[in-house]
Amino acid sequence: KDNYKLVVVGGGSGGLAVSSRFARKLGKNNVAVIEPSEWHLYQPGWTLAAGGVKNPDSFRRSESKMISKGVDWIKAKATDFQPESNTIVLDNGDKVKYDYLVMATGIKIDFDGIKGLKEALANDQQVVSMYSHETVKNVFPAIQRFKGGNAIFTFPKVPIKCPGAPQKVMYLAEDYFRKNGVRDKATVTYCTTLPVIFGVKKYADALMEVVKERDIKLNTQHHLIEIDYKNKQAIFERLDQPGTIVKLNYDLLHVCPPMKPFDEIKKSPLVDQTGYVDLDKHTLQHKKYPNVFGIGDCTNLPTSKTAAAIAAQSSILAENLGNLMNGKDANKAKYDGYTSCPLITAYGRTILAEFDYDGKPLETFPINQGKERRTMFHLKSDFMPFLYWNAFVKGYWGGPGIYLCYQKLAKNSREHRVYK
Ligand code: FAD
Ligand code: UQ1
Repeated sequence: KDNYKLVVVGGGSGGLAVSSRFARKLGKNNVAVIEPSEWHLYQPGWTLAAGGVKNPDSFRRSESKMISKGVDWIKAKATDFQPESNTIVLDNGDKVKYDYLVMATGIKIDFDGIKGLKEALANDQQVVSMYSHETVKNVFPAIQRFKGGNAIFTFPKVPIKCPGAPQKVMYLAEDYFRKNGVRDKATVTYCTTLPVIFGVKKYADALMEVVKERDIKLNTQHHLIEIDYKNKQAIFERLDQPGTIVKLNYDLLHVCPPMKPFDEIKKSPLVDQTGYVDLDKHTLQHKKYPNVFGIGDCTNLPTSKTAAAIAAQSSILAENLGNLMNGKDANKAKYDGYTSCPLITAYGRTILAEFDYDGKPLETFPINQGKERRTMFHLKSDFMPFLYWNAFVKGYWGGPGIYLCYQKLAKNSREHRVYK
């Protein structure tokens, strides 16, 4: 079949949520997902795997089992986008045509983006990164082997997905050192390119308390540019002092690589000058091609790139694209930028950050989520994977807003519940 009512590019979090929803609306063989990978990865599980809380294999499932019945899986990579003629060219030379297109290709984790990173990951057991199914397995053993010295955790230049993740793995490691008698022999340092620990003040204030209490060193404006594993050195450029280089010796180095749009997407006519799919930030419709929408990490929506954001986007997108397919306006539902980041601060403790485009907290629960809580740790480690596999990928989870059927009511009610 070479023309589909709806083509979704990418079978990750966003692609599955959208294709499952529309398979229900449009029926069999009208929706196709283009996805080259054999595997679907539940990436929010990687922090738990890095901390030794869960087995990383439980976060990888066969893509063939994930794509909904009624959706055609086109197992190929989309290499060329021709939106003027509603055509996508695949890496096998085939062409696929669509009436409507949803872009959900995610963001590329760029292991080549830091000099010496790949060599260090391959040759030095003290350099680790949770950012792939293959490398996440090495993180917890390295934390267990660490017997003191400098443990360094890095955060690259933005944009990245889940901006809390690079510090969650640090807090778990620090807690592990504490519980296993090595903490007093260790210096734990967080090196971030940002001027602050987190972008939203309420949660940044809470995290600064954690950092102080746990004696973690915070190096802001530090940009990791090179790893010299033979001399066990991490080399940073100071973003606030151009030309200043800082060399830190490490005994454990956890690296969050930089991220960027995939080349095929970046060179397509669908993106803005930064290489991300160019959408109206409220309706999720493409700014130039009205039959194109986008969701998740591949888009230029100015909010934190998370699965939680995708859940909220998926219900907005389904309503607006559904209306467009029925000849109605595509601007009824409006996305407020809702995103969430469960900030694990220790084994059994989590701050649940939730906020909108303006960085204003939009909390779901009627308690102060800026406090470290055990309930929120279980929400992240047990409930979220369950929700993801059983509802999210099947297109039944539209974010916490759905419990209050009116978007407006939901917004007001959540605002009332924010404890400053
Ligand atoms: P992905 O899920 O990455 O999927 C993109 C898909 O597109 C891939 O399958 C890829 O193969 C495919 N693709 C790429 N290019 C092409 C092409 N040319 N043709 C066809 N297919 C293509 N989010 C939370 O909400 N809570 C958390 O606690 C959380 N923790 C995280 C921790 C870590 C360590 C990481 C890495 C992420 C975390 N996230 C979290 C973020 C969340 O995982 C992502 O935001 C989400 O998975 C993005 O979904 P997506 O569909 O945009 O992209
Ligand atoms: C969420 O919806 C989601 O996607 C399924 C996540 O990714 C795994 C999350 O981490 C969070 C926190 C949410 C938001 C859900 C609630 C109940 C606050």
